Amino acid sequence: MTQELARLEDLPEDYRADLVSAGVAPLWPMMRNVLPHNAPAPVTRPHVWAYDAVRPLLMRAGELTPVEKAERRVLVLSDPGRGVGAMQATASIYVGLQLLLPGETAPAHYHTPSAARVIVEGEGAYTVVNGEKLVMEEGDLIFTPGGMWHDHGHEGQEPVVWLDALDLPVFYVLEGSYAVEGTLQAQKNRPDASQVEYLAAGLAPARTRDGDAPAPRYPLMRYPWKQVRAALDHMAIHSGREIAELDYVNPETGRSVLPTLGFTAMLLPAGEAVRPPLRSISSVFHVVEGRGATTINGVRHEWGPKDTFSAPVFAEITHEATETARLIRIHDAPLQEKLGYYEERAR
Ligand code: GTQ
Repeated sequence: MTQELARLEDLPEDYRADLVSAGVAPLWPMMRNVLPHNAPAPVTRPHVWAYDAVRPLLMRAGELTPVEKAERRVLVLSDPGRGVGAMQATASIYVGLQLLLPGETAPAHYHTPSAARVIVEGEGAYTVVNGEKLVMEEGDLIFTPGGMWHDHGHEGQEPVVWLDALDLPVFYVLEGSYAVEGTLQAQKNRPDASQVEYLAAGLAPARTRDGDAPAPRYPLMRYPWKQVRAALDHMAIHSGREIAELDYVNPETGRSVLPTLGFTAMLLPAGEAVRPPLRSISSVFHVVEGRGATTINGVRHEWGPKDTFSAPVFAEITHEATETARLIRIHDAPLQEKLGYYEERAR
């Protein structure tokens, strides 16, 4: 039953003025705004950020703004639903394209929000996270959990670009966002944990109670694309599912790496329409390889390699790859699960 509720204009003006003076507001004119019926009413609008359109602007930023004057040279992908300058792509997900030029360093800091990066182009750059040097290769996913020191450097010859994903919008809402600055970290002289302790799925380093420290909260910070790609391709061949999807998880717990944001690698076979259920999460898709189109709430969006696109909560999504496509989907299922809220609906 949908009951028409009284409007603000139905109240006498003097009473409305008294409400304002007293610092209170009537709920009922706003009831359907704060609690819309049956499903949320997202302000987020789906959008494709074509890499070809953003790349020249990023390179220009490289000429206009030295890294010392930027700290992080990033163009943020702004949700058109929130207007010009929006520092987020969806309600919970911030994404930006960051440029580092050969020889540059981005200074060390840590912050309350967590970050992850997908390497988009170039080689020779690295991130140091709590002293561990994480080499960046195209398609790699590198995590910088909240509170961990990180700085970026570049020993290569060509510009390096990566996509940052942060749970910044969640921290704004909490009024919890801040950063602490420091000096470049000393780097441990050894390959990262993806090359030493966690080389194969299902295997974790054995530990003794006395001799070894317990597993760290964030044991694995770099997920090389070479390994993810091979796993996706095998799964696509052998699983019999229309879409092969692999979640990036903490190898010690099997849970999402970050507390809020989830990351899922997907393989879309060419020529097949893939229709996931409606989900309560918002998503940002980054195309590592391949081409296709995604219809989101009835509007078709074409995409190609290195493009990034977004979908709001409960979106009706149909993917159709024209060439085998491998994507990384960034979403907020871990946060929603923690809130006891995550939902899926059949379509
Ligand atoms: O590289 O540390 O896109 O601190 C936004 C904030 C990247 C980073 C962003 C950051 C970083």
